[in-house]
Amino acid sequence: MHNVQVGQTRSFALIGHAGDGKTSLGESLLHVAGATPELGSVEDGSSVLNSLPEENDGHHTHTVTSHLFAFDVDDYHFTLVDTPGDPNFQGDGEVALQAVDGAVLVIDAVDGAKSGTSRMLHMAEANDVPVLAFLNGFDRDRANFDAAIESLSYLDANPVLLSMPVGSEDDFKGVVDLIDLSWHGAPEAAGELPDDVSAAAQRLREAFVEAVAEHDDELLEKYLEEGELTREEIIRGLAAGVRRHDILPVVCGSAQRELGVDVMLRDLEVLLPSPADRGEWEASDVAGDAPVSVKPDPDAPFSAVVFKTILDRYAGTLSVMRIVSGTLRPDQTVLNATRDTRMRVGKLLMPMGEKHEEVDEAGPGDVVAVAKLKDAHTGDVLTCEKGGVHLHELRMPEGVISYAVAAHDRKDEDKVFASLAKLAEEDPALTIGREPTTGEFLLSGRGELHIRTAVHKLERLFNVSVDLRTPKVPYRETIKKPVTHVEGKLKKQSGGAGMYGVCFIDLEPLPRGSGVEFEDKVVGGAIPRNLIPAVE
Ligand SMILES: Nc1nc2c(ncn2[C@@H]2O[C@H](COP(=O)(O)OP(=O)(O)OP(=O)(O)O)[C@@H](O)[C@H]2O)c(=O)[nH]1
Ligand SMILES: [Mg+2]
Repeated sequence: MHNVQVGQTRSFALIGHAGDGKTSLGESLLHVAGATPELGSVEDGSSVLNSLPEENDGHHTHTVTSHLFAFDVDDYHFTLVDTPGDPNFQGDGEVALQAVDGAVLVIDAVDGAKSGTSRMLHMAEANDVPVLAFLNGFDRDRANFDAAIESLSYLDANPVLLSMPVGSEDDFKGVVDLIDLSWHGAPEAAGELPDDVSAAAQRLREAFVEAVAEHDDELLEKYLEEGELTREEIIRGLAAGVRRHDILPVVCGSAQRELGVDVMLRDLEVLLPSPADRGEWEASDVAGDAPVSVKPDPDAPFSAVVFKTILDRYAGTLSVMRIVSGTLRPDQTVLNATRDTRMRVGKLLMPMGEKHEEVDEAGPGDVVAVAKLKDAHTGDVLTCEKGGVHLHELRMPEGVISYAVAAHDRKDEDKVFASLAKLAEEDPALTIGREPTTGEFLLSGRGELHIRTAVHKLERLFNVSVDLRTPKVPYRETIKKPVTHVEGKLKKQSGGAGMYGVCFIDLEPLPRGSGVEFEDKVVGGAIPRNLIPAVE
């Protein structure tokens, strides 16, 4: 059913602090939507998202790269992108965040919002990606509703509660959805809900309807006159607030117990923008540099951004793209506007964790993977052969630490560097390059754990091992302030006519990193032309 209307297409990233339950919520959403037959767990290795050996070593579980899963539910087509929470691995999640239309900020209810929560919220806002929040783990020991809600007030957002948890820890029963005042939890608990729960839910509902009205003049007028808004008005006001980053809707629940997750799914449908709501993308025409806007219209010229590369054991290198405009079909030839090369697209694959499903077309907002797309790299922009557009390339993350790397066994040298180059192709925050001043090969990444995980992957995928060392620091000198009249002398008396010369140069520092500039201020041929290079 994937080829639904643009208005029913949703793509979103799961973001947040490390270990707060992003992958578990992803598994739970997939199961609740009927996309997986059983609830996957990050702990027993049954997760369809955390599928790499590096993500579960038997003691620790953590996501090390973004994982994608497309699914259909209630006439909507979704693409879910589960991103890593650990800053060591966030590189390709940061790139993915530039290619999706929304995000779910997952926050653990035990210790509330943390540094990673606000960092990822800001990153989403910087990419103009609308955000909904899921307050997760109400079934956990020490889950604390009031403290968790209090922690959200430090987020520099305007949190608005959309569901109310009932009970906590072992006694967590479910949530009351505040849009419809409906019960989402154990059916037997519904009948037992005490009156004060309904009264509390009513009060919270009034507070949130008021908050919605406050962000929209038209709705505020109606609310002040009639004291109530219709369901349709509430949703319209909320969605507009989310789109403008004025409101952060908060849904409560437990990913592990699958409570509150159906409310989250409904809110993804009604509150996140479709590609059409999100609006036009900036680009330039392929021929010149004239700015143009790209409409997310299936009949417009094709354009797409490549936001991920996967080394798939069976399919080879997969380029994952988000279609921005037009419709892509198998066997079409497209232009890589970044590299000015043409290439043929083979089959279109819809990513579903480690598996893929072949589809016959993909339109705006859809995410598809294409195998062996010659010369395509993460961040590149694609378009149709004729009359295409050049979208802005995606911003690539940069490494912050480097190690000198050498093949453990000298005879593996070629294989090591070819394999490292492949890994770097898949992971945009990993780079390998030679430092010309020291001659060392440097492997750069986001942190020590990032580099060590890459080395582990290298052994697993390519069966080669490397040694890591602290890189040599090239020693360089420079001048710190201007000096004038620095004297240089040339004396040459060995054989023939002797040479004798004196020259004076002035030196002044340039901005750091801008190299050396030589300016010839010799007047009247005081120094012969042919000697100037020697002076330099
Ligand atoms: N009790 C309980 N445990 C949960 C819940 N959600 C997640 N967990 C546990 O919390 C731990 C971390 O969950 P993950 O889903 O891997 O968290 P994550 O945010 O994806 O972690 P990173 O990808 O490493 O950032 C695991 O041990 C989960 O079983 C929940 O709702 N209830
Ligand atoms: Mg995870």
